[in-house]
Amino acid sequence: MMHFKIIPENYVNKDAKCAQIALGCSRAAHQTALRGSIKLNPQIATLTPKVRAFVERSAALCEPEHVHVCDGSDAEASALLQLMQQQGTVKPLPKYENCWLTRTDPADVARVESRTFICSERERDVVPIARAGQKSALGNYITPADYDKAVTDRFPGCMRGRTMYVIPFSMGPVGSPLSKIGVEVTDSPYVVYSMRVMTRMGNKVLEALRKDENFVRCLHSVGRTSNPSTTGWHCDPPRTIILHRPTDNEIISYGSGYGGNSLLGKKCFALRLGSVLARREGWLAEHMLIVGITDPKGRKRYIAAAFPSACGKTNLAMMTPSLPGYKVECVGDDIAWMKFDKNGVLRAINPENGFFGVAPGTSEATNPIAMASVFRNTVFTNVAETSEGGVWWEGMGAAPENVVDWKGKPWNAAAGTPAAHPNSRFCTPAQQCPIIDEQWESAEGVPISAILFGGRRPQGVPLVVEARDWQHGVFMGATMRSEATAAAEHAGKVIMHDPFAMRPFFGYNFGEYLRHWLSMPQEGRTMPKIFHVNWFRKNEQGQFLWPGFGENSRVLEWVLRRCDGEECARDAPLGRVPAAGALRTDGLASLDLEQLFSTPRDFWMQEADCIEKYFKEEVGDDLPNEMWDELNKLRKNFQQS
Ligand code: GTP
Ligand code: SPV
Ligand code: MN
Repeated sequence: MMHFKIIPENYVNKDAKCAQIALGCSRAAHQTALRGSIKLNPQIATLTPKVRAFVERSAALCEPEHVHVCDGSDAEASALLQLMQQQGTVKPLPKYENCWLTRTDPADVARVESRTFICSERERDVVPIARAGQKSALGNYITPADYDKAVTDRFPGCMRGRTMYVIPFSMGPVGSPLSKIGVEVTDSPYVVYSMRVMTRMGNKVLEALRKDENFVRCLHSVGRTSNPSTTGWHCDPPRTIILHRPTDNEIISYGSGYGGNSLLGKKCFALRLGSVLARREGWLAEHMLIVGITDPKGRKRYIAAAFPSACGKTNLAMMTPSLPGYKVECVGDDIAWMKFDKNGVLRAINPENGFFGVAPGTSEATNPIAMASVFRNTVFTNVAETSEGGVWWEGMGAAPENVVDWKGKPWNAAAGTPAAHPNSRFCTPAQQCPIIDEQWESAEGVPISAILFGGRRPQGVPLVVEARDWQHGVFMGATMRSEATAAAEHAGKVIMHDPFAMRPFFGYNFGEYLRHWLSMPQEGRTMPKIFHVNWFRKNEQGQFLWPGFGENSRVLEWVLRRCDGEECARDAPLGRVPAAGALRTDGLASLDLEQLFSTPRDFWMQEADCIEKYFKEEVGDDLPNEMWDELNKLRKNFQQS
């Protein structure tokens, strides 16, 4: 394999001392001696002392052949693409402008939740007391000793013969008071290129670090594999591990090069560490899209919505409303950082700079805005390839002839295997979205009028319900459940608990997280209204009862009318639902509204039992009493209905 060198070779680090300092995380690694010298590019001298120390410690541990500090320039991006082509990691898609195809190792296709850990001195900092010493569905705890061991078992020498890239990045617009900075070191050019799309990265961040030295340390390696598969994709699936130490502002990831496992600004920083920072500093870091909606009277409101992975955030964030006169604009499609301002208004920023969106199901009919965004400057991963150098995936439209599947083999539709992996994705600059909101990079964030929770519920759960008050809304978030999707390693379509769509992303004890949410209403604050939605209810034949996508604007219209205080709701056992005729269904053929809104008592009594079991077994004494009060109310409402 060629080893294209992106950095000048004339810079040799002869500073023996730095080689003796190991990563802050691991005492044992202090013993790691540097074998040979590491070539550093001249930019290393311009790093602030803290960043430089982190880079040098990482290099001492991983022993790369070269170190390259990323400047974020176009020239650098081109060099990376050239290198990745030579290594066989990407190939051009000549049908489009600056688009690239990557095929991962078939064993490295999604987040690996079972190998994702949070470290703290006390287990209870991380998972609720009910699961002490056992496996928790609400996060995996790791002791400091095991954390150190996991690092020393994997990292020493793991970058030998490779380049270590240093990625200074900002989550949120550089300089915004709501933004935070990280530095990721990685041996994956694919990660560097993707981080350039997904975050603000390069010299401007190094500049910002000169004013404020604080940053989150992110160490990533795809691992030391002697035999990368024919795709040129390096990974080490049997030893993959994703570690977080919130008290130390540190993330360490080994063995996977894909998505949330390796783009450490996203789930690891913006949600797991972010949720810890948010609690400490009094704000919210959430798995939510942010969208602006302008009504026919020209009034614009923003809403945030938490749906689990692969449950419709990108689609709602880019929706083309079917209701005439409505306009939707996108602020973010995956993560929201929200804080009450001094006027008591909840304001949200999107800490990301791009979309890492699910490809399958994206089409002109379902998400024309995504289709208008992704065919320039995009890296597609694990989609199928057409003979004209384009891409294809299930749900895009009729399959062209001679499709090559995500594994690089001629696709045979009759064989029943998908052409694109169900978790195949596009990685696209947000700026390219034709409906990107003019406020999307606003430093103070956009004001949030409503928060939606939702999931894939084939049965029993109505299209939309409004919470009676904030506490009830927190209960709605806490009791969210959804069908498993391909975004992580879960098999089948089992209905899983996924509170706040954050189950895989909590950085601390879920009971404390609930307390934090419950503490939000305060003197002088205007609380957003909370709703629960379900676009995914099915009839007996297994067909969706609701058309979804652009038609979801009908639900948003009702939500906004409720935010205006309009009397268009009635009380129901689950909360407030649209009054008769209040949900606009004009122009929708054959809608079974009755089934769409029915809440069978048997179903809900079972659901209540299931929630009780979950609360007891997973949260126990850490559950705020308010949640038991709400569960009692739910049961009482159904007993009386
Ligand atoms: P992550 O990026 O994993 O967090 O996913 P996401 O929440 O952004 O989900 P996304 O919008 O990418 O949608 C995932 C899948 O759900 C796609 O295949 C969509 O086509 C499908 N989907 C989204 N919205 C709807 C809807 O309103 N109705 C139906 N039936 N499917 C939808
Ligand atoms: C999700 O799984 O919620 C995603 C994709 O947005 S990943 O970046 O892999 O986490
Ligand atoms: Mn997501």
